[in-house]
Amino acid sequence: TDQQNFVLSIQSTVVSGYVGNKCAGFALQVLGYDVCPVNSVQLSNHTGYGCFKGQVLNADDLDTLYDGLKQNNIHGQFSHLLTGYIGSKSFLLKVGEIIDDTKTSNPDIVYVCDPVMGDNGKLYVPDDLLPVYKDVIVPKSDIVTPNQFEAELLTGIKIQSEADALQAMQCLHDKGPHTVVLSSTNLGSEGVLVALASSIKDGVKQCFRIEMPYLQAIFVGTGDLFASCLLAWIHIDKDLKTAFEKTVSTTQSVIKRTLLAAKEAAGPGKKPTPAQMELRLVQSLRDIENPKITFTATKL
Ligand code: PLP
Ligand code: PXL
Repeated sequence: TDQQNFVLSIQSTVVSGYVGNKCAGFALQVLGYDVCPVNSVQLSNHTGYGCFKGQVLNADDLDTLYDGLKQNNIHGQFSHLLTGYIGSKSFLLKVGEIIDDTKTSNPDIVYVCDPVMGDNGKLYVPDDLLPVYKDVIVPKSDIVTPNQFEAELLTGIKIQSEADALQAMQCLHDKGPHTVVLSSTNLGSEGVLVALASSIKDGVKQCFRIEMPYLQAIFVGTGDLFASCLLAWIHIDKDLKTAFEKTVSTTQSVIKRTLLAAKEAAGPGKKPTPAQMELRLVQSLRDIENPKITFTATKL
């Protein structure tokens, strides 16, 4: 019998701190998943520090690892595939081949794509990744979790209102994914961030909105945590509203704990360093495992 909680997670890793697989791996394991991490890069720390060092996995390296899994018949066992930050076009195209191959072996596999390209109008991957996400990867996705900027890039729709956002989400549905979640948008009033979720199942569409406070601080890894929790809760609850609420509630409890601890570490009146702002993920184990719904979704 095949396992229903077996995830192939292709993302970055860091020696110190929590982004990519360090983030998603912990959350998914806490939620009962066996996680198979492929580390697309291994860096000393995330790129928001003054300096970082490390290695990049290339498309051939990825192919080699996947081939090893395939020779042992592990490739057909995955219930889920999750991808996050990917830094080169050749690697992303290889990921596309892997998606196809895992789907051939297991047509029921769920592919969750976080199309990481940038934030707040700034691209932080090479611009030749955009057409690959748009035309190759998103059409193979079951669930996509872009932020506002990434949704704009993928659809060509400038999102300045909730109506624009819903149009962009429909445009993403039209490409393939049955579930689209915008992890953060600036569509709220001053000091409020808005997340939006939409699913189409058996021709029935459901859309939800959650408002959350905008905290005046830079968190890194929240998007990775968001996508991994969403993967798990959609699968466990089989209900988008509940999964969306648990995902946002988890993310918010982690960033709240992180900000409190970072301020404490920095001292009064001092701005926390990137190291002090690392997500307090381990300290949030119980919030990840059993989230209290502190943010409820409104049906649109
Ligand atoms: N930043 C904050 C403060 C958030 O609350 C969230 C999601 O809950 C995110 C970022 C995730 O969005 P992004 O994909 O832009 O990192
Ligand atoms: O969470 C995004 C992310 C993922 N991977 C690496 C990063 C970052 C953000 O800085 O540096 C390596």
